[in-house]
Amino acid sequence: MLFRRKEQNPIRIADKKVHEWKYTTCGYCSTGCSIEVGLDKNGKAVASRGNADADVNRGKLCIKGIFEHELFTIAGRGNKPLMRDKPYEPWTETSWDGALDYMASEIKRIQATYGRDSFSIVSTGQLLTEEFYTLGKLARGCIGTNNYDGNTTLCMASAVSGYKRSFGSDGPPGCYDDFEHTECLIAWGSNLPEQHPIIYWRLKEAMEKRKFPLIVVDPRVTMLAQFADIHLPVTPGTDVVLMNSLMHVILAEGLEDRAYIEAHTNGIEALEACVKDYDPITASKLCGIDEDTIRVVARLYAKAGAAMSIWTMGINQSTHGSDGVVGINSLNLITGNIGKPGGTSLSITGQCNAMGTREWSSCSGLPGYRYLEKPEHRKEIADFWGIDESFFPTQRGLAETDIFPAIETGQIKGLWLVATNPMTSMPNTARIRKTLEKLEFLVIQDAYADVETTHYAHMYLPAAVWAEKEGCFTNTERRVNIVRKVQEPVGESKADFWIFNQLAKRFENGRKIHFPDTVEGAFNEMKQLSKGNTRTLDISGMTHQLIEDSCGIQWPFREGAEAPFQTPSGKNGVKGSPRLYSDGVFQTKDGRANLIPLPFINNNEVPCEQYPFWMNSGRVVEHFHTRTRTGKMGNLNKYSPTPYMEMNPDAAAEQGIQHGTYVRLVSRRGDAVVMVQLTQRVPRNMVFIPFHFFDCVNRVSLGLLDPHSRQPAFKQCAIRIEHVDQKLAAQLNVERRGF
Ligand SMILES: Nc1nc2c(c(=O)[nH]1)N[C@H]1C(S)=C(S)[C@@H](COP(=O)(O)OP(=O)(O)OC[C@H]3O[C@@H](n4cnc5c(=O)[nH]c(N)nc54)[C@H](O)[C@@H]3O)O[C@H]1N2
Ligand SMILES: Nc1nc2c(c(=O)[nH]1)N[C@H]1C(S)=C(S)[C@@H](COP(=O)(O)OP(=O)(O)OC[C@H]3O[C@@H](n4cnc5c(=O)[nH]c(N)nc54)[C@H](O)[C@@H]3O)O[C@H]1N2
Ligand code: SF4
Ligand SMILES: [Mo]
Repeated sequence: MLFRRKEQNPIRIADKKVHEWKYTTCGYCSTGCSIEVGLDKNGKAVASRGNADADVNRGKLCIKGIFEHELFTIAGRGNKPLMRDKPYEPWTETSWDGALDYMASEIKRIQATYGRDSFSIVSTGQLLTEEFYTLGKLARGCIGTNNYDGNTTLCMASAVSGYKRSFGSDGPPGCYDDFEHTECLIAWGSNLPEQHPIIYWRLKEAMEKRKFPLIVVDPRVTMLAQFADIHLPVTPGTDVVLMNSLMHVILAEGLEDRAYIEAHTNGIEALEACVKDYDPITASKLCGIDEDTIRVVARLYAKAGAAMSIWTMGINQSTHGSDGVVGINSLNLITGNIGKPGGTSLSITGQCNAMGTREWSSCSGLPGYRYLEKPEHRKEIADFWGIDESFFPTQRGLAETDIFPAIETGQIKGLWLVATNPMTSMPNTARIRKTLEKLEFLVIQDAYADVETTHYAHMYLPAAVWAEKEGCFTNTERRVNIVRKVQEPVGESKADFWIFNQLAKRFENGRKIHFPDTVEGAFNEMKQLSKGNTRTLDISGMTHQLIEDSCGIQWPFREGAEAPFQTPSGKNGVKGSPRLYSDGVFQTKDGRANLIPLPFINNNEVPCEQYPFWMNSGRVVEHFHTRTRTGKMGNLNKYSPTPYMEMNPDAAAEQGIQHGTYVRLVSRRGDAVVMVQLTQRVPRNMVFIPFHFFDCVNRVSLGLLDPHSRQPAFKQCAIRIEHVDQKLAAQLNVERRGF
């Protein structure tokens, strides 16, 4: 007989007294979930819920999205602009006019004394697209420094570089709907369940409807690896060897798509010659995956009707990051898996608007994927903005990871950081600290005044955050969605858009160039610049209202395009373009994609007798980056309030290390104290550390740079582990936790 409990209490969710729900888009990761923020009668944000109309998340949110309404009022928000003569001295509050006047005069003084490029700007992947476009106008068109970049160099630079090398342009060709059609999926260095929980949910739904093989390449047994059919625990930094070997098997066994290769690619001979050297026996010695498994995976992938690859930081953050992306693209090209449902090469983007900055910020070029190196692009933008084209440099300046060394050597004297916190997020932070101390003028523009990097600043500008302002984000699948303002900025903080506009007025070209007062005005300029038959990045058919009604539109969506549909709740929306390159025509001179040989040289710092462990780093689901937000929200921080590392129990037993105790990590750069969590997720010779904590993993990391993308190899370096005094370590931990 079935036993039933009679008096089971239903789960009760506290009534938050929501008076009105407002549409917006999540500001953490690039999944791009549509959120509704609940406001009470006084207009206070009291709840968040997923929007059921949105194709991306279909009513779901992850743990960060669910508590996102709390971030407006958490500790540490900036209130007034602050100034001081020297770092470490007490701050003086000032007016916006006073701060911006002084900032403009310092920029001009530094540029007049040391040259235009001696003032540098590093931004982010977390502003609104219209803000990025405006910052680009200010940096390229008014201030005129070529040393202007973003934290996306730490994040997506390798994907951008790899897409450009293979396809002639940036822009992920696939979409989440590809999960519904694929017959085989490889995930390279991507921990979807923790880092992109809603994309993971879409993948899981697709697999529940129709089973297909899931192959995970990751040196750790991540949650995704636990769910995989095949887990390939690759030797850190050697994915390119594995890719070469998969292509070796495919070409040697005649499993390639010859017709596609002949019709749509260049370079097959050189690729074939290169991968000849990577037979599975040779490759297995380098990449740590046995020869039979390499053959099995190669056959599964090539024989599938449609096969796709996704990847994230396990590929991008490597000295072979750009090559890894090219290798994935080549694997897909030779099997005819680009631009077709379920057949694609889809980078999983990091920050909420890392795509928007790539498209419109002018960091690595000019707006709308234009290049500084192309005279016709320089002319087009100079004419549109109404300035002399000779004002633009003729090639891209330094990337973020080259800007810091240029400060160290005295070429750069002033720095403006917008929404990034390098004292926690850059490799080898001891060096970053010394570097920041050399600056004559450092401005931090951040929503929170307590970010670690402000210790070294001369000026702090309080920015409005997320849904205190309005504008667009583009997500991983090229979907432009809209952040609607749900409440006023706290204190005297101002939208980044407003700050850029006001600063522009203080420069000569800022009076020549039109800076629209509204974000919609900026969006209209971007629309005009995106028009053109051959442009993939075309948003000319979009409006802010249409974007909201559709819960996001995927570019290209051209003026006059029609793809009407009804959302589940009956709104009239439009659908953009789910895929790129479906016609097999690429953004190269002759329209063919490039197959590029990737000979492998191992230049990583590898474990040795003195430093016997690999140090791997990444993320956990409850925290976002440097914890300026999630570290202060009780419902998130309670899950991991302490800097910790995953360590294999056998390795710990050998070293006499207990679960839950503190240890000291030592590398050739520095040291850090963390708490030990014993787990079989990591192999015996590796530790994994979430990078979210200040004064932790990046005191130790090396961050060798990828030659193409300049992205640091955060995931590979060598360390040793030492015992520490437990009481002292606990004390240090309490102090370090700060918030
Ligand atoms: N909760 C949460 N979500 C986030 C973020 C966050 O901070 N918190 N940040 C967002 C951002 S900006 C980004 S960039 C993404 C990052 O998203 P992911 O890249 O998925 O996250 P990571 O944990 O950095 O790294 C992923 C995996 O790479 C593996 N890896 C390490 N070395 C190698 C290697 O040599 N080869 C391979 N194949 N794999 C390797 C690691 O073991 C790790 O499991 O997450 C986004 N989403
Ligand atoms: N060891 C190791 N290091 C890593 C990584 C790793 O895997 N391992 N991952 C790297 C990657 S992929 C990334 S993306 C970087 C991230 O590194 P950071 O960019 O330094 O990280 P965040 O904490 O996201 O910094 C964003 C800042 O912007 C502020 N902010 C948020 N919204 C706004 C806004 O609207 N306006 C303004 N003005 N400010 C705002 C936040 O408060 C925060 O201080 O870290 C990198 N560092
Ligand atoms: S999956 Fe990403 S976009 Fe969606 S709610 Fe979570 S953090 Fe936000
Ligand atoms: Mo990132």
